[in-house]
Amino acid sequence: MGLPTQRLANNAMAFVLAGGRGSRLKELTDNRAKPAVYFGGKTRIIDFALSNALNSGIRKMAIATQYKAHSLIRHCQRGWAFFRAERNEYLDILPASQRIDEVNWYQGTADAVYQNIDIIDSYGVEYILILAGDHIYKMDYEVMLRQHVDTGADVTIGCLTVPREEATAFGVMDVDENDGITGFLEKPADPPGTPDDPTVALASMGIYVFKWTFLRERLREDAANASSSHDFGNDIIPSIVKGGRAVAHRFDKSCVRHPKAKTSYWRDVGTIDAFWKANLDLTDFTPELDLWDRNWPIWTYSEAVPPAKFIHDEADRRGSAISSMVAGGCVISGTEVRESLLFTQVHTNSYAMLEEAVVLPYVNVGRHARLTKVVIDRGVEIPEGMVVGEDPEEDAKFFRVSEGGVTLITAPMVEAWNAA
Ligand code: ADQ
Ligand code: ADP
Repeated sequence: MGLPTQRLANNAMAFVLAGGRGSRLKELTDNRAKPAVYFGGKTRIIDFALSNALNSGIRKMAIATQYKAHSLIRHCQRGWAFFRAERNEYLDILPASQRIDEVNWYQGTADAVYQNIDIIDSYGVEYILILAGDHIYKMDYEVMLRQHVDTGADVTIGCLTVPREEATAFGVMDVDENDGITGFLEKPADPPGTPDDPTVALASMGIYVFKWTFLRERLREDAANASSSHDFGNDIIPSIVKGGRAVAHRFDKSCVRHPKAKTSYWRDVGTIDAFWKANLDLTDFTPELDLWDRNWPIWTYSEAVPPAKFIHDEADRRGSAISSMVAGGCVISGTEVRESLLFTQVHTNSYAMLEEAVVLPYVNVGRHARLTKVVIDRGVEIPEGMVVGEDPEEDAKFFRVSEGGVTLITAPMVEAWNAA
């Protein structure tokens, strides 16, 4: 009998790329990077990648930040500061060198790793897992690390199937019968379908496993190449697919799902519509994303707040929330809340009505306000009597109405509404 197999996660680090703006989220990312955007009632988007790493047994992590990193850094310092060097655990936040010129920060995702080679060396791990910090999913990275070691690949790429017409936003690959990658196109205009189903394409999740010494060599070569954009999807991955051995790791095999769930859950909540929908999906009778799973908790910074409170107001109007999720610290006073998701410390007042609303922390909803199909940014004061979601033309004068008819409300927009 051999020795019990050691978890590869003990010998791996997670490098989380969290520098992107996520411009399709419009004003939601005016002051914060996409990974710092709130999701799910009390967590932020980056908590999913970090929790996956933690739950997979990884205890060395680095987070590369760039665009508007203040609230992201503050969140990670508050919520993820429990790693202890004396237990050989590390979590480093790596802002791009603080230069004024935005284009000369981390030049691309590969450059963000290259510029931190010394820090990664100091962790003394054999494997590195590169993660995007801006997706919502639950995945056991140990399974992917194990596949990487078993196949002896140069790089293992996390992938999932997506409808062919959506694949233009992804790196798309061709694979042989053993999931060896034979072709890779970054964001192709006309993505190739898979051999067994031409309506879907095999898309890269932007998640990669490498042996660290191998990646370090590739990064040094790439840094010396003046014609490179220093990006994983554009430069590093295509060159390995051409001259080395790249293998696809099927997300379906290692996603963490509810025993009753039929499909795997992965979302890029990159647009207002997708963000609104994925948040409200959590209020479904049986949501596809199970946040209640105690075996795969999503860790976060959590404020010390009292439980949510629902009160009858003095006119005996009931404060109620039906088919909704309401975070701690909320006070629902004489307001009817339906099919909505309320984050920490949202206060609502008498005669108000919220329906299909995603309300970020510290929002106050004034009396008689009626808000339908909205996303309300953190800290917004909704004035008394404001009505949104009943007349799209009127809404579009002050707020951002998405293609799907969701209205985004931010503080400057309310200021303009008040002034009119
Ligand atoms: P994109 O979706 O274009 O493609 P990209 O903009 O490279 O992703 O961002 C990937 C991650 O890196 C994000 O988490 C982002 O926040 C971060 N990031 C971006 N620029 C950064 C920088 N300069 N410094 C630090 N972090 C940065 C990639 C792959 C595709 C794949 C998709 C999956 O290139 O092949 O299909 O991800 O979403
Ligand atoms: P983000 O909106 O990304 O979380 P910050 O964490 O920087 O950005 O906070 C945004 C705003 O919320 C800031 O103006 C901050 O002052 C305010 N804020 C933070 N904590 C509280 C709190 N406990 N009560 C009220 N407002 C708060």
